[in-house]
Amino acid sequence: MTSPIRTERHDDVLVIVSNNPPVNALGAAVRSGLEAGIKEGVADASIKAMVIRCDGRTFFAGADITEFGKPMQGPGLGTVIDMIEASDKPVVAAIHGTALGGGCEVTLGCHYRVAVPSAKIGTPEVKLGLLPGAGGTQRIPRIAGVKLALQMTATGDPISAKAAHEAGLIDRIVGEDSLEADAIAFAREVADTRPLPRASEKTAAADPAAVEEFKKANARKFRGFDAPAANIRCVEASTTGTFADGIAIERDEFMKLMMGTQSAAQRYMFFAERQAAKVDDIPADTQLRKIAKVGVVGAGTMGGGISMNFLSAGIPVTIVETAQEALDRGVGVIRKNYENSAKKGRFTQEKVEAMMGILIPTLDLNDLADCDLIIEAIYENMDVKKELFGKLDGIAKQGAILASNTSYLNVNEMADVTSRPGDVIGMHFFSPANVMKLLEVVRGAKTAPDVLATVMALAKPIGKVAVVSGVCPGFIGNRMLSQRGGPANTMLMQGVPPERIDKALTDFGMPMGVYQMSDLAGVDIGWHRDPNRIETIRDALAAKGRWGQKTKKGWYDYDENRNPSPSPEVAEIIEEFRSKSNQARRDYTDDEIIGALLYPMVNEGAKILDEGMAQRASDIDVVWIYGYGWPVYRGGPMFWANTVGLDKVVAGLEKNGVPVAPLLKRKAEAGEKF
Ligand code: T1G
Repeated sequence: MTSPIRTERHDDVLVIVSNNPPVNALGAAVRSGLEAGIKEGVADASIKAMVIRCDGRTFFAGADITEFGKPMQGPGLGTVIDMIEASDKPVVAAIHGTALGGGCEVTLGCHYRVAVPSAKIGTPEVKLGLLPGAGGTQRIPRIAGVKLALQMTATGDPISAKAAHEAGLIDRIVGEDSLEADAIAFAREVADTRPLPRASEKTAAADPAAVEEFKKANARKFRGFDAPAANIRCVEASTTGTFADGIAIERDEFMKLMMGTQSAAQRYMFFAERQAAKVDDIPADTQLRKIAKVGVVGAGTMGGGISMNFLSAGIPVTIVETAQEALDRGVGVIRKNYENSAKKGRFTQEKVEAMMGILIPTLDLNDLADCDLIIEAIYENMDVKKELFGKLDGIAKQGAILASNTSYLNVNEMADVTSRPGDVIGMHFFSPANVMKLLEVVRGAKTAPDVLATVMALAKPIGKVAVVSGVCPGFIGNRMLSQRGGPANTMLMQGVPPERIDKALTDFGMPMGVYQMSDLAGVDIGWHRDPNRIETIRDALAAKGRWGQKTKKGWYDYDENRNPSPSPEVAEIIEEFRSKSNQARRDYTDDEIIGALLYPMVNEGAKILDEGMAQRASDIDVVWIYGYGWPVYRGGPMFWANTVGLDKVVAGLEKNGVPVAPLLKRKAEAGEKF
């Protein structure tokens, strides 16, 4: 097996090259090859300096995550990096693409770093529930200070070559198309410079104020996660002891995270997200349809948000409404959203104008005739949608994809009113559509393979994470979400206050609870609107105009800043229902509340799997992470159920009288996992 590492001599400079597609992950063979390359350069008297670079699209993008949890082969990355740094000849890192994680740490072990302008460097380990375990938490603060080290390691966001250069992490920005030549020239420039700059020999100044400010600024974002605090502890350790002391602390903190369930969950989700993009029964090389122009029918909240996804990706959108006033309002909201993003520095004003410039508003459906993909985001009513699909069938060009943004209606029925059911698909965006990353791609019974493959491939360029769903009410996410309502209401009737139910969920890590979510969406959504017909607690609230945040009162009372507080009126209404029912009071622990709410969702997930409505359990987890804010450190409902133990889930369901899905029962009895 040839090594992914080769060495090339350029007179007195030895270039060590990695060729390990797709991202030059630092697997065992790469680490061994690097070690051999450095030894060769050090031993050869005619070599005065060395360059490390990578073939393909990026410099090393980190340790090989697929090796985690398996016995380590070859030299440890830290050992290789220490060897690079100990070299008595200068070693220059030549960076392009994204030097991430262990890749960034390799550059820090080098004496110098050069990068092309488009390069990025970062330590995203925290997003895997880890920390830079090969010296990154000790070398970054010694080169660039505590503040930047905290930001890079604990948030995991990469920084540009320019920012890294300004911070001293990169010594020179070189030509975009002349990286190797410029790196060799740089290596010659520094070949005789002594002492060699070694990060481990520098000291990092303590900056307790920066640490406190950083912790405060990120408290909400880091809530529930173990890894950010571990990264902060390691960076702080870089300022209080020797390099060796810091490395020992880094190693200890790294191992604790690696052994924990949070990192297992976050590494699982890294691969689950990428797996979701693959459709098992469609060849990866399926010819895709070209999507150069998109049509959106409906300029409401969803239509506007959907349009923004394509405009931001530079894809022109023709947006259709039935009345000028609604069209103007919709276009105005799109512009306002972009202007707000520009104010936050996300877009330049030029970019805003460019995006608005490829938005074509119209009242005429016929203007969609040249669109390659048409997405309807109109009123959630089957008759209205079928009428529209009938019209689109007569307007759209041959080969155009016709998509519905429906959140639960039957896409097959829409397809069947057209002469081209193979071109019809569901694209269920989550509100706000320009923000939420999840896209449920609903595969109709007759959806053509290339149509599905085209829409799946479109997700990434428009910033979405796509998951394939079959046609069933609520598809994957909402179908599971609907299983929470019953148990929540039962607990209300057993005397558990709404705020207690919600707090159990937010303490679990969900962004909001059942009743907070109802207040946000609107208590009146789906209400029959007859104030005299009061059959449920919800009816009673709606009848009193308690419609949620929009009326400053719903399940909670809200102050002018929309901060919720428990409502005495709601407590009274619940007590009134309770006194009329024969429901006995029941005390619940937080764990029992969580089980009562989430086990039925897992149970529904098992049915979704069994019916083939989702390809994999991990797809279901991707839906919940990206569509509903499930805490990624718990991996998603199906991963979480595995950590709870499926036998415990079954027992909990049976205790609450919930019929157990056959697949869940089978797996629990067989001691298997999803
Ligand atoms: N290890 C193994 N496989 C990886 C990988 C990695 N580090 N990174 C990507 N892949 C696979 C990925 O699964 C996919 O496979 C293919 O490469 C293309 O990836 C000791 C402990 C680099 C920005 O966290 O962020 O270093 O689906 O689809 O959109 O301190 O990949 O084709 O079979 O994402 O162009 C730290 C993770 C590791 C970076 C490219 N590094 N990777 O994005 O392609 S821990 C990371 C990414 C570590 C040290 C610590 C992205 C990318 P397949 P892709 P992309």
